[in-house]
Amino acid sequence: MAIEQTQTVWAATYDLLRALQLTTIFGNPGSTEQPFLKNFPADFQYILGLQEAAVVAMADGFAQATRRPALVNLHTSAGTGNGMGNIMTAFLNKTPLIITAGQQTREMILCEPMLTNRDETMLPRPYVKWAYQPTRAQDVPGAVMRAYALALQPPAGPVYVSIPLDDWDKAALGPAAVRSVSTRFAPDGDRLREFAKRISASKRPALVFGAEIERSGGWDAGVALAEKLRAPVFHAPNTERPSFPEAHPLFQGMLPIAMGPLSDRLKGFDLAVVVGAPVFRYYPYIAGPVLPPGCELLQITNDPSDAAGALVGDSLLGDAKLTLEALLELVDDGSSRTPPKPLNLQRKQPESANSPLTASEVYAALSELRPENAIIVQESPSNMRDLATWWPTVKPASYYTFASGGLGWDAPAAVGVALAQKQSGTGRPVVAVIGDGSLQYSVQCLASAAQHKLKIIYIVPCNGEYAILKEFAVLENTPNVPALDLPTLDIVSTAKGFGCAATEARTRQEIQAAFSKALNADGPTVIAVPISRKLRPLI
Ligand SMILES: Cc1ncc(C[n+]2csc(CCOP(=O)(O)OP(=O)(O)O)c2C)c(N)n1
Ligand SMILES: [Mg+2]
Repeated sequence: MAIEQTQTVWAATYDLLRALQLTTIFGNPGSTEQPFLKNFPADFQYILGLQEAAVVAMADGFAQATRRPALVNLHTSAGTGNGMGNIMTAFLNKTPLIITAGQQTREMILCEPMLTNRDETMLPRPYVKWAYQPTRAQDVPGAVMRAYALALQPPAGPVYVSIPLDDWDKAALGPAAVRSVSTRFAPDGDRLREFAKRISASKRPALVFGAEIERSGGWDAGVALAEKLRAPVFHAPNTERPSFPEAHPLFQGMLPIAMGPLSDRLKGFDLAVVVGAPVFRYYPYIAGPVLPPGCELLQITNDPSDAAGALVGDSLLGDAKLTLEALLELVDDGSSRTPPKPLNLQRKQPESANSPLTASEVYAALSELRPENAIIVQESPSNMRDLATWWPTVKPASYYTFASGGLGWDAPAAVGVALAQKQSGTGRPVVAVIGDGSLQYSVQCLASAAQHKLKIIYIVPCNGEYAILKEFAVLENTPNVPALDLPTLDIVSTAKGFGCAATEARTRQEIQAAFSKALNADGPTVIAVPISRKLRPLI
């Protein structure tokens, strides 16, 4: 068949990407990628990031917001290295990213010319599900198909395919096989019934909801189960996606992020049912048992590694939505249980405003203008609790943050989330709340936001310091750590330099005026808000 014989690896791969609807490519080009990018097809869109950390996180945000895998193209070893922190984060976020990277020509790899990606499959490990360089040029499309299939299946995650630059013009074997794979699996029936029995028998169960619920589309099923059981619901510690409405009367806040306080918080419960989260994602070490005496634990997850890694309890493998829906049918009605007292959040403001404002005052001012359809992206370590107090998440797909704590993810992820809104025409604005320190790690994303005129409002609480690390220093008793102050940052100039509208806002009125203007702007705005430097306890 003449057509098949003359089709190149390049053409076969683009046809495959088209068939898989991977037509938005996030990247930063180099000479090892140009043979792939040449004659860039008109039905594809290339989203340029000026540094690969930004590229990877933009793709991650886009994949999460579209609930589809995303395609990334990195520049050989150096680009992979720059992207590595956010590849790690994508792995923990369980985001399906198909990462391709250029590689030197096969003709020369042996003598390691410039741009060689040495031990190319080792570099991204252990934070990819698969790393591969095809042994023959003809295997490139098949490797991309395999990468896609693996990235998508639970637990989803990034995969990495290194492609030598001379592969693209070689003759393909023919059109690539286009395959589909499943993205969820149902739990084992017997074990599910056993779990349902134990939940029904519990006098005082606590539900602990993690990001897999939101990702699986299980938000409503989670609410229905909690209401049927009349059980309090906690966010899993350090969860990256709220999976339960934070204004619901059964909502009890996020579990503490350290062992001792977490087990204290569960005192009095005889069963913790953790759905869609690790057991548990701690941050500082504060000694204590994993669970209080008398409390058992059940875990439901689609991730065998999280199931194996749980410190206590029994696990059931299954998709969060499918499992919650099945449990809803099987558990006994819990209307005899006493519902918990609703959270009593402190939403008081001082009689006269502080100067500079506290973060709490800033979020209070913003919340008055909160568009009902806004999406929050958050990387503001020392004041994220204030944000949650004033701007509770009440709907799915409305809040994103990272699962890793590796700074430099959220500012670019906001670009991907906003691009997804633009492509699908939702009109939803993205409000990215990013600390003045955090913004610096992949600040180049601001250029991508400006270039694509994305509806993002960056709120940058400026304390001129790494406040959370100062709070950590108190907790850990590590005085006199150097380098926790950031005295020279000029966020407004930085933002303008990348092409964004930018302004400083110091008072309630200035904040509200700037925010209103930004909501109506045709492109991103960065609002730098000086905030008080008063430290608070970390836990
Ligand atoms: C890539 C990376 N480098 C360093 C750190 C350590 N770190 C954790 S929080 C933090 C400070 C964040 O500062 P900022 O964004 O200004 O927030 P604030 O604590 O002031 O609210 C740092 C440096 C990290 N988490 N990730
Ligand atoms: Mg700061």
